[in-house]
Amino acid sequence: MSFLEDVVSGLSLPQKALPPKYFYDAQGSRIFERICRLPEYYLTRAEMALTRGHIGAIAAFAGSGCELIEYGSGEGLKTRLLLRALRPRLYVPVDISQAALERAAQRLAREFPGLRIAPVNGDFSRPLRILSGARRQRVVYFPGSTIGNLTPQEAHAFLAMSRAQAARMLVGVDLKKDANVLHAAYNDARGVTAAFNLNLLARINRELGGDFQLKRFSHYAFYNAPLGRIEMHLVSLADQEARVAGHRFQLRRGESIHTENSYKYAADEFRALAARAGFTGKKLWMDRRGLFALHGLT
Ligand code: SAH
Ligand code: AVI
Repeated sequence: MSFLEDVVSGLSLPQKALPPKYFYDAQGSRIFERICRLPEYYLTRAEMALTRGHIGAIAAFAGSGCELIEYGSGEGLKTRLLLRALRPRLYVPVDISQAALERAAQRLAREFPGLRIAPVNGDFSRPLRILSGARRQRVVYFPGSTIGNLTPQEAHAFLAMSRAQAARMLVGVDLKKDANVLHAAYNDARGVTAAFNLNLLARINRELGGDFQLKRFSHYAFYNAPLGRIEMHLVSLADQEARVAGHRFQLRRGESIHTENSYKYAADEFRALAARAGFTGKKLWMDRRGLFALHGLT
């Protein structure tokens, strides 16, 4: 489905919704990079520290000289640590954001002369066609808890696809924790997460000729404890109509557009999800505060 088709079908649902993969145009990727540096957004720092602290064991698990495929590679902050320790024979960053992918690939090429980089601009929910070489040498790396942005069914399909491609997988997963900590991480004081959320409507205006008035929407994020996920919404501040490429959408005051889920998994919950896709949880690295987990699956 195209961006327009996804927007039209999502805004036609009883609970309006937009797929989170569309957050990441050039502007959205830049805003996400600012989120990663916010004091409230503990995820990036926790995963960086975890990776740095266990890099020897992580590299031993992945195996030096492997082919490293990274999904949702973005800026590639943690990737540097891995590349330095692993020295893979090939690095395949996959990202839907062309701008982020190109920037990161250029920077990595400068920092790691001699590293073979084969960037793929595409959607990771579809199988990759470019792979050569043996499955047993490949490692799929999926950091950042991006797996939390998939529904459990989508996560299952993604894990099963990865298992068909690679013998080992390293997945960064945000852990369940105090709802106040989660709430702060998705409602930062500077409003960067709000800008990230609103950029989705700005992108629809830019690329699809939409007429959303951004001032008439507000960012809303909360922890849905029964479902174990942060939900992000854009709430309409008035009764209003928005048009996108000739389609009209009515929004009542207080009605929301659901823009993202961010599932949080306890270590055993994630292992069970991975097991249903045929993976065995071989390694688990967690920080002492129980913020974040890195799973080594075979
Ligand atoms: N791995 C980085 C970035 C995480 S942000 C980190 O840990 O900080 C999520 C990344 O996944 C973004 O770069 C976004 O562009 C990419 N992404 C989101 N949905 C995607 C999809 N369906 N296919 C490919 N890339 C996707
Ligand atoms: C990329 N992903 C794991 C982020 C998350 O935490 O779910 C996206 C994000 N949304 C709001 N802040 C960050």
